[in-house]
Formats: sequence, C-alpha cells, structure tokens
Amino acid sequence: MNQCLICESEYQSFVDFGDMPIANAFATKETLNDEYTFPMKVGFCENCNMVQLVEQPDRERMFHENYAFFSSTSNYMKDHFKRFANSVSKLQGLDKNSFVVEVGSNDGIMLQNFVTDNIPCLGVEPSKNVAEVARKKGVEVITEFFDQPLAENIIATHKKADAILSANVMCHIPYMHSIYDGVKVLLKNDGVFIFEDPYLGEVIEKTSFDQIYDEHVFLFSALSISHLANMHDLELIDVEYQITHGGSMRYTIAHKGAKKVSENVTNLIKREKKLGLDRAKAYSSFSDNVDQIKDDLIKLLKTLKNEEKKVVAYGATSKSTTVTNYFGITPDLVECIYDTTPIKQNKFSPGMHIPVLPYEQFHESDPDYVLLFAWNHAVEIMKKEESYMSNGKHWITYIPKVEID
Ligand code: JHZ
Ligand code: SAH
Repeated sequence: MNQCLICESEYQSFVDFGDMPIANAFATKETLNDEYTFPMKVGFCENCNMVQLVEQPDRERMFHENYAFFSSTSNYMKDHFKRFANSVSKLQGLDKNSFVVEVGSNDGIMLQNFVTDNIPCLGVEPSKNVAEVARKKGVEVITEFFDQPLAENIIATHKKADAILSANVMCHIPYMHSIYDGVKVLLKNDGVFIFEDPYLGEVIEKTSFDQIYDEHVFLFSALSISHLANMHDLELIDVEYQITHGGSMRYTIAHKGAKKVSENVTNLIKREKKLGLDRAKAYSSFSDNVDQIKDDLIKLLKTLKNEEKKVVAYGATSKSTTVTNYFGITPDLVECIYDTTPIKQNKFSPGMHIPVLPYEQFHESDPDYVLLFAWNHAVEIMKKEESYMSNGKHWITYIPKVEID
C-alpha cells in the first residue's frame, strides 16, 4: 500500500511503467552505462482525488545546473506567457508598486514581460543554468527551491506578493504542503496564486501517458486542487482551460472568502464527477489504453524497418523518455532525434540511447517518416516544416492514437 502525499490515505497504483531513467538526463558516451533509474508507477487517492507517482527521484537529481529544458524553445509558448502575464496585470491592476513572484521561472519566459512593463518581480528557480538566462534578460532570480521557509525569506528581503505565478512547476513538487504554507504567508490579503499544469482530465481522455515521467509527481484536477487549497485555508476561485502541453488547466487561488468563486469552478468539478475522476474506476482502463498505443506504434515502426524506410524523430522531449523506454524504441527503430536545444545535442536519449542531433541537420536528413515526440507543439512545428515535409515525407503521431499524416 502507498501513502498519499496530500492526505496520507492509503491508495493503489493503476499503471506501472517499470524502471525509468530521469527524463532530462541526456547521456554522454561516458555516462551511457551509468544511468540512474527508478520504478515508475502512478496511483489515485480516492480520499483527496490526487493522482500521483508512487516514487519520485530526489529533486537534486532532476533540477540542477545542467537542467536540459529551456522554456523559450517554442515561439508559441513565448506568446502564451506574454498573454498570461498581461492577463494577470489586468486582473490585479499591477503597476510599479506591485510585486509578482514566479515559482520555477526557468529562462524568464514569463517574467521578462513584467520587466518590460516595469512591474517589480522575482523568480525562484533552482536550476542555475536556466536561471542565468533569465538574469541576462534583467530578471531578478533566487536560485533555490521554493517552499515555506523561502517564502518567509522573500517577505523579509522583499515584500508580500500581489500575484504568485507558476507554470508547469507545481505538478513537479512532492512537498505540496510546504508550498501552500508558503503561498499562504507570501500572498497579500487580496493577492492571487495562479498556476497551470497538464490537466488530468485530458491525460485520461487522450491517454497522453507520456505526461507521466519523473518530474511530474502529480496530475491535477479541480477536484484535487480545491481539496488541497482548503487544507490551507485557501480557496480555488477560478479555472481556465489552456491548449498548451496537450491540454492544461490554469487554477486561480485566493485566501478563503477573499474573492468570489467563479461558476467555472463548480461547473468543472461537476464535469469531473460526471467523468468519474473521483473514483478509481475511471483509471482502470488507462493501462490497457497505453498498451494499445504501444502495440500499434511498435508494429508500425517494425513494418517501416522491414520496408527499409528511414525513420527519425523530432523533439527530444521529457515525454519521449517515457515513450521510448516503456515501448522499447531503440536506435534500431528510430535512427535519431532532432532538437533545437544545444545542451541536448550530440548526446543520447535517456535509457534507449537514441542519438540527439542538432536541429539544423534535420533538413539534410531526408527521412521518409518523422515521429513527432513534441506532439504538443504540432501546430507550430508542422507549420514550420510544411515545405520540407511536402514531398512525400510523413509525420507519425501517437496521442490519442497512432496516426500517419
Ligand atoms: P516540450 C518539459 O517537458 C519539462 P517536455 C517539464 N517537466 C514540463 O512540464 C514542460 O516542459 C513544461 C524541442 N523543439 O515543450 C525543444 C524543437 O526542437 O514538449 C524541446 O527539447 N523544435 C518542465 O520536454 C522539445 O522539442 C521546435 O520547433 O516534454 C519540446 O519540449 C520546438 C517547438 C521544440 O516539453
Ligand atoms: N515555468 C516554465 C518552466 C517549467 S520547467 C515553463 O512553463 O516553461 C520546471 C521548472 O521548475 C524547472 O526549471 C525547475 O528547476 C523548477 N523547479 C522545480 N522545483 C522547484 C521548486 N521547488 N521551486 C521553484 N522551482 C522549481
């Protein structure tokens, strides 16, 4: 039996991926035979409705000075965070006397917008290499992990916040109670805590199992977030669906009773109950659905290999570590992965050791099929590659099911 990270109830796991490497630990020739792995299983707590990893590696193994994910590699995401920042400024009426804190500010993709608008802000980002990029954009960054003691420090060195923001970070943090205690003290009486993460409802509906990897310890829903907020005398006051990262939810939290609760919250909770996300049964076919995608994709890749087709992949995503390792996709089936991120290039994908090559070489590679690991950026990428792909080359995608374009 496993113990829930939120409410300490016992819960059962519903999917087991076996041993997995760290999703962003791209290997070099020297480290190929020395990779850390952990048993990756996911469970659902019927008491507080939280979906969670049964085990997660220590945070220092995942977030450090060689962290491989840089937020600003997608132009769509740059626009998304500009819109996000503008919407917060409008909602809270932010100006030069305000104060915004972002948890997990990475390369400054969100906070650079507040810097431009002369709204005082502070990033909290433990991965030193990505934090340095944000600093070069004029963003002030503390290179530590956010938690309750750090929130107290920020009040001492700065002040309380009008808005605490976070994107694709909350679902990475197992010590949620320290985070919410920190938010509770750091947030002004009329402040808002707004964060977004991949949405559980989408993961279940689309079988986007590749959102599950070491970093993602939680998959949130309105049900689980409202439960968690309540435990800390906070309240979920709004929710807004986002198309980013394959389907995300933006949650707005305020001090309990401080702001009106939008009917979006009650409506979403109703919908989640209708989908059964508060009951174990909703998760019972997930594992079989993943295996169906596995069978279909492996069958396709083996057929293409027999036909001597050239198959490469696009985007060395964190998600692809789950896909390649759980499915057993070796360089034998997918020759290489092209990616724009310098720190990933000329290394090997975690576990399966598919070579990661500089994006520039993609246009010289002349493949027959391109497996799109960065499927969440499909619109942006397919548009960018439209002319290159036009003469008989095909995309392969696998969420929600295996398809050739
Ligand atoms: P992308 C990461 O997930 C990790 P990943 C993390 N855990 C998380 O939650 C989300 O981000 C926010 C490349 N690329 O965004 C860049 C191109 O080569 O799907 C990236 O390596 N060409 C924090 O890693 C990868 O693909 C392009 O045109 O699953 C995309 O990674 C574009 C757009 C991207 O996140
Ligand atoms: N917000 C960005 C970055 C997401 S990457 C985006 O949406 O693109 C996740 C980031 O969270 C990493 O840069 C990692 O270093 C950071 N992180 C992990 N745990 C953290 C914590 N406790 N406090 C602050 N940042 C954390």
